[in-house]
Amino acid sequence: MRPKVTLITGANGEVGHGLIRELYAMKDQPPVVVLDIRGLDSHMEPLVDTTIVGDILDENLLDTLMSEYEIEAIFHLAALLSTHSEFRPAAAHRVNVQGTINLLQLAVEQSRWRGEPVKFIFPSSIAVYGMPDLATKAAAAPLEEYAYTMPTTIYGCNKLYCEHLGRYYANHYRQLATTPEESGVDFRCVRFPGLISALTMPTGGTSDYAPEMLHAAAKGEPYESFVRPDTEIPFMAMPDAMKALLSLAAAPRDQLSQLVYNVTSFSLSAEEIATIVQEEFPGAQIGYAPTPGRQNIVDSWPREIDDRAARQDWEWAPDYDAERAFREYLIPTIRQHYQGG
Ligand code: AKB
Repeated sequence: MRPKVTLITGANGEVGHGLIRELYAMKDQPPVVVLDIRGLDSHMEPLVDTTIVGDILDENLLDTLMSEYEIEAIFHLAALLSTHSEFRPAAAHRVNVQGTINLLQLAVEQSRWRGEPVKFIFPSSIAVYGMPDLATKAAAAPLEEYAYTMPTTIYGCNKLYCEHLGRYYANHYRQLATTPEESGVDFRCVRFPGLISALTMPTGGTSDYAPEMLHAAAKGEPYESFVRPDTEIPFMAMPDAMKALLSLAAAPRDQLSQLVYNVTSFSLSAEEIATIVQEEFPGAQIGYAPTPGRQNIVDSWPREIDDRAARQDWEWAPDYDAERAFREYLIPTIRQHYQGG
């Protein structure tokens, strides 16, 4: 018999680490198998059952997973983030899109063998939005899921297309077959704002100025923001991101009226973040040296997003507003992390 497991791809990223810790702390969870091209940091190893070092583009590897495990749920986190993706658009497409198709196909096969749906939890991003100009961004009400979805980055295009792929696999897979069958993919997607973790630094994102500012101050290093002080987008502290992923995964399917849900916590400008950081780390040196390319990307992301659908369908509510996120989670945990107290 193949053991029943939960699979996490891209497990060595900051969302992966957070999710592994949460699943480890929960009771009665199936064993966790993680897959990451870089392996898993050694301090995380004791928290998972099996680590596979490998590429989601390696179909032989996915076939092996097929034969060795009965996968009940897939958290498909593997992706190249927005800044990295801009430098390598074709690679971004391969990893972010082909990688996702490979995993969706794995979910279809798994579901056939199991005779039950496979949950497919997919993090998307505010990068799917594309505000045409700053005046529109400033005037816009919090954006619902389907407004202004005209991304300007390859990463945003990839994420938006993968949301559609999820919808296709969930609702329209093989619609022309003589006897159409359901794919068995129970696709569920949260659109995240910029995430900030006290324990890990993101790599290759464009919302990274917020965590970079904070981590630099905690380390006593100067920081130059690559966006203007007035730049504003939505953010979320990592514990709430975990809460969103796990609550959506646990929600009864019949309560979900859509497949893609915005989730958000608070919106702050770079200057507001710098002010909080300087209050907590007096003497922190934070300057601004906006780089036009990355500035344009963040300017194309909305100031606020509307997460009413998630609140209504699966009772989503963040635990951390800006005040709590910084004063009760980020600052104390970061102090502990870098300064030991
Ligand atoms: C990035 O900056 O690429 C990510 C995101 C907003 O999805 N943090």
